[in-house]
Amino acid sequence: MTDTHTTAQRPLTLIGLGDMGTALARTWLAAGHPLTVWNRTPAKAGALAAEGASVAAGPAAAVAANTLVVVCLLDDESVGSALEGIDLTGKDLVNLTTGTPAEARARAAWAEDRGARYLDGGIMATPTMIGVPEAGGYVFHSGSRALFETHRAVLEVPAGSRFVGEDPGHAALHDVALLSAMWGMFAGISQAYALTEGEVAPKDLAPLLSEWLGAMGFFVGNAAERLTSRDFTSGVVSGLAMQITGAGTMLRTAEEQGVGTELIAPYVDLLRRRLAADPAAHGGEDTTGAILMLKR
Ligand code: FVH
Repeated sequence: MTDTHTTAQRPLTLIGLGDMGTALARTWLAAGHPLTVWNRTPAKAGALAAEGASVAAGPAAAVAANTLVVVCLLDDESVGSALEGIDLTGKDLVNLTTGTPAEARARAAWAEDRGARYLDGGIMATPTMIGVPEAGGYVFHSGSRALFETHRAVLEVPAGSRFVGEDPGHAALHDVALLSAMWGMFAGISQAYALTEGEVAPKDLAPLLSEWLGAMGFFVGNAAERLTSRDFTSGVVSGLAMQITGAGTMLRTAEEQGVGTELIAPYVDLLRRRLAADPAAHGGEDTTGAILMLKR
């Protein structure tokens, strides 16, 4: 059968109508894509049906409805459970569920064994950023570049995309790397608010924190250069020996303020281990060298 749809009208199926799936669905419907949806809890499809989505009776019917099948479920286990025993022959499966790189690679092999082509995705956006280009959200994709290009226009309706290679695990790797940095930042911000709670109004600390975190953003590019060159000492003005003394002050201040140190102590411990491994060699380094201590 000839596909008479233009790119703007290409039909697709979406499995999973949680907060993220629902946000994705609304953008495809608004852009005029015929959309078939399925969700384990049927009630979540009600509003979308009123907006024009076709609601499939089950996951097999949802998969059968279209060649392009997008999945956005809680975790990799729920993907396996929702698609268990379903014929994927000839389907293009795009999995936007957050998972580990190994889970993505295994899911790609699993899909290919069942006759599907597979693309993995990692969403770098909250549901409120979906369909709002100026919010800056995007989706990492990895797997077959040809498959990505085939569906790129449809996949970019909810948010921009960044293709990060043919290894299906690399979208997840990039996703989790960025999320890990975000969690570290959240931990630091939590510590700052805990230290100052009751003495400095949060609204007064907030602009100072934002400004300081922005200024420290230089570390991202600086660390990349040092990791590449393996030069951890040239031009260092905040050496590890000095930093560790400063870290002691940070920990003592937490004690004085009656605040736990569990969020920051592990990082201080990592820096101390780097210094202890060879004080003469590492005392003048910046903190980048400690990244090597994390590798198992
Ligand atoms: N929400 C966010 O801020 C983040 C932003 C970045 C990307 N994540 C990832 O997106 C995936 C989906 O997240 P979500 O926000 O839609 O999550 P929920 O609202 O909790 O919805 C979960 C959906 O998964 C369905 N589900 C769970 N287990 C099963 C299962 N065993 N079989 C079939 N479906 C299952 C659940 O169904 P129901 O509870 O409504 O019946 C929802 O549709 C996720 O990977 C995030 O990490 C979101």
